[in-house]
Amino acid sequence: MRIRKVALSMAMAAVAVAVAVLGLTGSAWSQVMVSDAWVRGTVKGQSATGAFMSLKSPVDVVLTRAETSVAEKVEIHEMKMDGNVMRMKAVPQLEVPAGKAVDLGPGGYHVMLTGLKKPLAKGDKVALKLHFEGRDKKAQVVEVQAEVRDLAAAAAAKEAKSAHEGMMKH
Ligand SMILES: [Cu+2]
Repeated sequence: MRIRKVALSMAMAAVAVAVAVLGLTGSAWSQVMVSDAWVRGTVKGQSATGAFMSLKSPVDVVLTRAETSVAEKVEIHEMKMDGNVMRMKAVPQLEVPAGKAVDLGPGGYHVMLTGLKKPLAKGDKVALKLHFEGRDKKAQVVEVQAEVRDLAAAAAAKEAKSAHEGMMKH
């Protein structure tokens, strides 16, 4: 009788472990991948800058907001040509469709950091907390350490991008 009871609880423990493993696999599966996160470096007196990265998710999610301790305000911005003028505006959220890489880069979407508390120098790390929400309304927070790159690097990337876009038109 006693042996049977032990065997039964062991079987139940095994089931519990299996469920836990499945649970872990489930969350790892729906995890948003954030790669190549970087922030444009600033000069003294500059109070705003942009954070850029590539987002990829196995399921449809939206980036709803971001947080960082280095800035007072963090917004999701979109940059668009308005006639001949490049303008940016805040958007309430950014869609990340399943399996599709969404790139935030100079000249496009970016995470805008305003009210910077100190200048950001090349090589510094900026911790960013990105809040995502799935179709099931399930929230997911991804923390990344974005590397600060200098202004010239950003300009070079932007030039390379517009040169590339110019080439695409032909
Ligand atoms: Cu902006």
